[in-house]
Amino acid sequence: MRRLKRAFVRLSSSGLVLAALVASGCQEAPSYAVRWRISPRLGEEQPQTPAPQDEEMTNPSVCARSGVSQVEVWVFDELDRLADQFVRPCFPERFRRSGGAVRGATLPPGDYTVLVAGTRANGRAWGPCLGEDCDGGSVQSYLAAAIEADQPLCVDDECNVGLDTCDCDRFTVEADRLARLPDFVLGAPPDCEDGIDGDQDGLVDGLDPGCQLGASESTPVLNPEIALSLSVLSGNPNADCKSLRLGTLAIAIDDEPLDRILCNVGVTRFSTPLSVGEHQLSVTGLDGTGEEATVEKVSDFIVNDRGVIEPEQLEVDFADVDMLEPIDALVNFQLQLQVPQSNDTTTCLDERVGAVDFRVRLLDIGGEPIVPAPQSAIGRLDGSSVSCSVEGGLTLAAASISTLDPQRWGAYLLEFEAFGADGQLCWTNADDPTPLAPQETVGVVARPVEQLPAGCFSE
Ligand SMILES: [Ca+2]
Ligand SMILES: [Ca+2]
Repeated sequence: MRRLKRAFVRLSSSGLVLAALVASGCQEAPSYAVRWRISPRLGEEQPQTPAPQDEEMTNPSVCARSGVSQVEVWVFDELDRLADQFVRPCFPERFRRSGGAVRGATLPPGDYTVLVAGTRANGRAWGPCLGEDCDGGSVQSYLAAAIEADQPLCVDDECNVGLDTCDCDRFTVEADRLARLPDFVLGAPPDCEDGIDGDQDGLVDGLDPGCQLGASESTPVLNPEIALSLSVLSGNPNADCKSLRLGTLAIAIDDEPLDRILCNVGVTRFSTPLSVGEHQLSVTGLDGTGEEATVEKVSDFIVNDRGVIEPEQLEVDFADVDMLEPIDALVNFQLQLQVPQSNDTTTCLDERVGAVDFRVRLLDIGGEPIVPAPQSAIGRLDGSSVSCSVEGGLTLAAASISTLDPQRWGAYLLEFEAFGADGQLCWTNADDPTPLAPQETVGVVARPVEQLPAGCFSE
């Protein structure tokens, strides 16, 4: 804060010096003369040969078309003290004459830096927010901030003070000589802040959807369909939003929130107005009370000029590590045997089933056994031998078998095998163990082995 004050004092006290100089120097020849022009806006299609009034700005229409109303000239000496300053209309009458220039004050010999900056009619310049002021401060406020930060004001003949419509140069004053400086070229103000209906659709700047959704009034705005492909627990086919206790999804595009949508595994489609170009979708899972339950997942995409998004589907997965709270839930499953030569399933209670020895083993996502294996209603899930009927009247054919204690998810796979009386393998899913899901009872189906041994199954 002290530095800021000092910078203003420096600006204002040198302003006093300036007044003295101008008063005593009115008889003397001016030390320098400047002329400026407004450059065409970047990225716009330009005619091959610019009109003569654009080339050298000999006509006020250039100012009217660009939205620049006034131009301020600021001159600093080698110690960044203000040496001269004045404001002119964007198009001074002298500019009608080719090469005509605006003259500055008489300055003591030495080296100087001159900045030329365009402003709106109200004196506000174009540039990034200054602190909390985002309406464009005065040129002086940008200069004071740069001086406060000890920034050089002009680097490689480019303004280094944050102003958009600005050009600068260094020059040397010699006694009794007029330095006619090379023309200054001011970049056109941003087209969404120039007060002009650039694409002539009747909507100016922030009222134009091109500015609301893109970077320019002329940005095409389309209504693309977005296909969000949601999966959970690293694409676990047996898990859904309920498994993670997710009710809805908070959706935003480029940080602008859209309506919430129901959380459903699979593809959800919705449309929203978007500009052609790059965007980012962000998705956060919410629990039943609307509280955030997951981290935010993001997916980049492009809207092409046909209004189609690329990639075609935006894939989002909520894995266990994306949950704000770890998932602790019982492991639930139902054990089934696929009937040979059929798509039907049955259970160990079926009289046709000759298998007598059943083994159930809980694995991690890499297929390694969980150690120690959790205890369940049918015994430890460690692959030890179990018969169809278990003590206490329980059977392996129960509609839902669960662990006795909640487990921390991750991902769990269940391996289920059935052996005949002679120890021969009859049914197995060991080559593709079934992924389980929290809050779900997942059917785990063991398939008959090829060339089913006699005794496994009798019609
Ligand atoms: Ca505009
Ligand atoms: Ca417009």
